[in-house]
Amino acid sequence: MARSMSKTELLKQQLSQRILFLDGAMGTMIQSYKLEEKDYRGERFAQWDVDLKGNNDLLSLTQPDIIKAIHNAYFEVGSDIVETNTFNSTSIAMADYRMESLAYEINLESARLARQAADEYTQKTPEKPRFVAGVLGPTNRTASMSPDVNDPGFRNISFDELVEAYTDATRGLIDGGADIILIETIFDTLNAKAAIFAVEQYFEQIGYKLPVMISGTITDASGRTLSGQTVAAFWHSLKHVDPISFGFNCALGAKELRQYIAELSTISDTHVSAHPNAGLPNEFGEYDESPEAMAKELADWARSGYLNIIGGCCGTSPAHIKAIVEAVTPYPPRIVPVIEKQCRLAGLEPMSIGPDTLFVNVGERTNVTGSAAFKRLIIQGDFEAALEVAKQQVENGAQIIDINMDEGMLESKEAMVRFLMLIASEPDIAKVPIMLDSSKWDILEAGLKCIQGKGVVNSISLKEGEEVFIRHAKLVHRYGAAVIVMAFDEEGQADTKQVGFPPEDIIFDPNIFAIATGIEEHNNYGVDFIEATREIKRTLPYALISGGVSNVSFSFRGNNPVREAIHAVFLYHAIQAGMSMGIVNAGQLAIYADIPEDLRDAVEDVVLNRHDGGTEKLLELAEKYRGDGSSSEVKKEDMEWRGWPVNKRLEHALVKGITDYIDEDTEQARLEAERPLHVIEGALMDGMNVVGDLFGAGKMFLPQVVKSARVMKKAVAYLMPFMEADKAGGERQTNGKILMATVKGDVHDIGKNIVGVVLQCNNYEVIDLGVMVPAEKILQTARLENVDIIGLSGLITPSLDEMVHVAKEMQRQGFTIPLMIGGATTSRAHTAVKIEPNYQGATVYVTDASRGVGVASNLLSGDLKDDFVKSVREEYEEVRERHKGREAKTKQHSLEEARRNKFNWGNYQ
Ligand code: B12
Repeated sequence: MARSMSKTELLKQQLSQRILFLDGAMGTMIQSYKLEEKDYRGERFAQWDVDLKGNNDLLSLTQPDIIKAIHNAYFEVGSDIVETNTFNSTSIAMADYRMESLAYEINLESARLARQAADEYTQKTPEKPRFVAGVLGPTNRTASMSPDVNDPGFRNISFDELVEAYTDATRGLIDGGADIILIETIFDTLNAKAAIFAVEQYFEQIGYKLPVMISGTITDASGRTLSGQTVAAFWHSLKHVDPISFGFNCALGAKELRQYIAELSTISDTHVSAHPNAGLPNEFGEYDESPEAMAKELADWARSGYLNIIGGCCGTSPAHIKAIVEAVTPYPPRIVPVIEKQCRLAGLEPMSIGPDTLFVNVGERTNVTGSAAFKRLIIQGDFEAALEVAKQQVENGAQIIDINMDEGMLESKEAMVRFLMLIASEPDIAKVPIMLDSSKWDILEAGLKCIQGKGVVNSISLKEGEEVFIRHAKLVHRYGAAVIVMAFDEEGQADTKQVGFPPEDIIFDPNIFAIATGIEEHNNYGVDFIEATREIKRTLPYALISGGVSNVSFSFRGNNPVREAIHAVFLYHAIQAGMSMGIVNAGQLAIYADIPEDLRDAVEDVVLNRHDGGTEKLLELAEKYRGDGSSSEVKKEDMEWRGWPVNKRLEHALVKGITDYIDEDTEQARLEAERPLHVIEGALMDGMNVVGDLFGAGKMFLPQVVKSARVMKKAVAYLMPFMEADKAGGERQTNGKILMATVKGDVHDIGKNIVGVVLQCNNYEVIDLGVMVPAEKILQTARLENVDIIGLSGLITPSLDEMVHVAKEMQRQGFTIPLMIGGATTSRAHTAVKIEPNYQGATVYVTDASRGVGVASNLLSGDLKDDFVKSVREEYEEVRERHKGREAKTKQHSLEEARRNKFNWGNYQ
């Protein structure tokens, strides 16, 4: 134990001082020995009944001198860490050679060889200690993807089989003397989760831990792993192992990999590692990148502050590592940033819930206990239609989907597993995190073995006692999920700490019970939840609060308008008290501000238990709103808005998500406006701003905003032909080529699309790259298409940083073309202070689509450009000066300064 602890400390100490070097490729080096079948077999396997040529890991047994010589060659040129020759040494991958039973031995001997080499070199140069990373490869099977195109629910490997194989391999690596466990070339995150599970379980068994390195593979230009995750989703899904480093290797050459390492270096709070290939394989499967070219590229990463550990994968030789060591050594290691604690979940895409996140909707329709229709589909075995329910929920704005199969008539565990396997093959569903919902632990655990992302377990509780609770909590963490804790008490909280569960991954459910049931004791249940929420938020700042919202209105079953009103009012108050997420029917939420006043008042009385007669009053009023809300009186009230002025009607349609009259109202607005674009930038934008304000205030929810967006898009589509007809002059020649994109991480495209149309109407050629576009794709296309201007759109706060990143990349890659910045969260101040200083080309903030044309024409005009750019630069310089002045005025004292200036009470008379 003492040995491994001190080695770990030594590794950490080295990492704090410098960038460490991994080795290069093992396979490429083995190839250079041109070994034949008999060499692979050696004496021991001379009679083996399958071909063994190509089983490189076996060489640790049959040609140990060669493997050790390769390790030596890498240590000789400066590697600090070498990887064991065990990429395929699991019983699963070894099955190809019928050598399953040799997996432990190969791991053991491979680790011993690397250990010997490392110890010899450490002895030679004790000031440069050498380490052995025991490699766990990905295996040749995938736990979250089907190998059979006709059956997406099929798998040829299970989580448990992977855990067994990885445990065996880990045991061999540790017995052989590995200092680190390196889980690498991960293309299916679920396989890696199984490896992590095995490793952690084994650590617990032996009573000590080794540091764990994690390294994934981005397989193509989509920027995702083979199993479909983005960089951030991949990080969220595996960070629970608390790795010593996290990074990427293989697949793409260094140039292509750069952007992903750059991203990782900003989002991960551990060391970043990379071991890219020496370029991409050519048509003969060889790697062409020279040591000098690769070293130059990687030195640039180090200069940019991305790296803590660097090495090479396929195609890299000792010559490459030598060049890399020389080029990178002068640079300091990346400083590991402090990242804000937030519940960070993932499906194929990341999802974080922090203090500024608006209410998170968890879709409840895929729950057999809550939806009769879904239950019917599952009982009938119609999984295809059941998947459609999940898909619709996500389309309607569910940000997480709750899946529950607890039903007496079902084989619930099998149904859960099958449904999850099928979801894994549907990117439109799998993009969001999954909430596994069951009252039975075995169903929850079966579910945890199927999801590659970071999901939520709903729920665990103390009902079976403390010991079971602690065991379940530990397992949830080991499987890499967040957890909902039900009906906790103070002891329960203490236990969760004892388990080492990150506080931000704990979601409390203080239980939402039905109100207005006629039983007096139930009257305060709404208030109880709200107060409990407030108290939890006050005492446990990182914890989140969730609840099943439809329970609260249970006594009004059959009266949807009243139920929806109760949900909206309840949520409005609970969210203010700190409720972070809730299980809701994403397609069916009322808008608080929109509930008829008499109903809202009556509901508020009941939810907040404001007086004794509340339930009776609401029951009386409920009759008026009974059924689907279509009683004649209500209808009349509903239609009243049709008599309002057109701008108000458009606003109402946007807020309520009504498309029925949008064409006729847009037409009327168009006739009243001077130009069609004015309708967009007038009434429609005003309406969208109302939507945005209600959304921001917790009075509207994402599913409703999705509907608003549809209405807006319909209105814009209606205006499109009129805008085209409104084209400037008859001039046909293009005024220039403009690339438009909503930046990475951001899905808002309505504004960007409008700008695109308006520019096209003014004879600009527009290349629209869509939404969530990574910087690299924007710049590659800009270069390829030789565009004249790049236009970036962004509406959420993280987009502001992404725009800064694009500007920096434009500068680094030598661009000089103008950059236009737009979208609701962007501003002149941000552009001037944060974006422009990073790019020497013209950088201009544009408030709206119509101004976009003027700016573009100035930027591309031979006569006007210089003056225009000069005046923008001067203006931004002024903005920066003013900003500096403001900052200086509001600058806070540091703790040190404050302590120095403290009031001396001793002199106080
Ligand atoms: C509609 C909408 C959505 C729709 C988007 C549908 C779609 N296909 O675009 C949906 C429901 C999907 C959505 C999702 C989310 N949204 Co939203 N959304 C809005 C809303 C209500 C309206 C946006 C809009 O379309 N406005 C109308 C268009 C025409 O305006 P515009 O984009 O600003 O464009 C004009 C100009 O800015 C300019 N322009 C725009 N781009 C460019 C580019 C160039 C080069 C130029 C020259 C000009 C230019 O020209 C346009 C026309 O004049 C805003 C509120 C608001 N007031 O903006 C919130 C808002 C932007 N969303 C918000 C949030 C938080 C989210 C979510 C994170 C919610 C969540 N919890 O999941 C997600 C984002 C997910 C993601 N990763 O991006 C917040 C952002 C807060 C912040 N600072 O981060 C806002 C402000 C709401 C709020 N009050 O909190 N949203």
